[in-house]
Amino acid sequence: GVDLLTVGEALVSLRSAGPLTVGGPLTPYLAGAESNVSIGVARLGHRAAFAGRVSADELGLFLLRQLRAEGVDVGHVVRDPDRPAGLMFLERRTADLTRVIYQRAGSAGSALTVDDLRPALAAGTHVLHLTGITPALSDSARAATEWAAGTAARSGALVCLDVNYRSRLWSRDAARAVLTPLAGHAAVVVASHDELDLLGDHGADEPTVVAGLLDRGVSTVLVKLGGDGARAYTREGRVETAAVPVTAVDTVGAGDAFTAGYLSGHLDGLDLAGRLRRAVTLGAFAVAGHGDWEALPRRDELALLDGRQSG
Ligand code: KDG
Repeated sequence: GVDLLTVGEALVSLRSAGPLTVGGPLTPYLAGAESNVSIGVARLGHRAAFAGRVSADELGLFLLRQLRAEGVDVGHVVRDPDRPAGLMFLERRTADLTRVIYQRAGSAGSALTVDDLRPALAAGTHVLHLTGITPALSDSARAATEWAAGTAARSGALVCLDVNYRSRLWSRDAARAVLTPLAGHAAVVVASHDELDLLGDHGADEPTVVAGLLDRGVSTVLVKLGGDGARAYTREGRVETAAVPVTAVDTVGAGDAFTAGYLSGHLDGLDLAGRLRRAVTLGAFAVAGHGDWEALPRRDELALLDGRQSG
């Protein structure tokens, strides 16, 4: 078994240095919220695995090579000879504005099925990480996500659902109809403030959504506030953490880093304040460097930012 298993679509992200309409070089990178989390956790020395489907061509090999190079176990990834890699064009429109174009409909990753995930779940994991992206990709990927959540929860794993609402994949109403029941299988739910009402009634406020999740058996609800830090709710009450102050150069991947830090803290047996502290520390590394995951720390680098105080 592993410490953390994550399931989803790894993408080839083609990054531009400027506006896409004028062309220029595009550079391929590994992207995907779930693979970002697996790398964040692996860099801190935990055993992390990624499961999903990739294309059987060079682009799929590129994704696997990047994950392996980061120490992520890809032994249960399925290679699909019939479908292409999912692509994401990440356009740097201005210094602080990026935009995304997806070409992932019909991709290998979106064809994920329950059967694809059986071996990875059977091998066992302490933590299962899922996002609200995977169930938006196809009916079979939604079924696979729901199956994985239920199976892992029954086997005693800690299930973490990180909402990651993507408006280019589905409407808020469609997302709410799937994510609200899915969250009931999770022990840890992570959302940004503006994603909370996808986990309860339309328009519900933060206290109402949180109370509903805790009533349904979720033990920890994490609300990400970007540069303002984060709040955690449990049945014992609420804990808040400030962000670690850094100069932000690229916010893509910060939420994934936050989740990786939190789950690493869980694996290390830290208390809630310590888990939150590691979460905001990894978020700070992500925003202070370029790329989705490239700037994430090894364990011996955590202390570089850990002592910083805000304010
Ligand atoms: O989470 C940061 C990006 O890697 C992520 O947005 C890409 O998984 C991705 C998606 O589906 O948008």
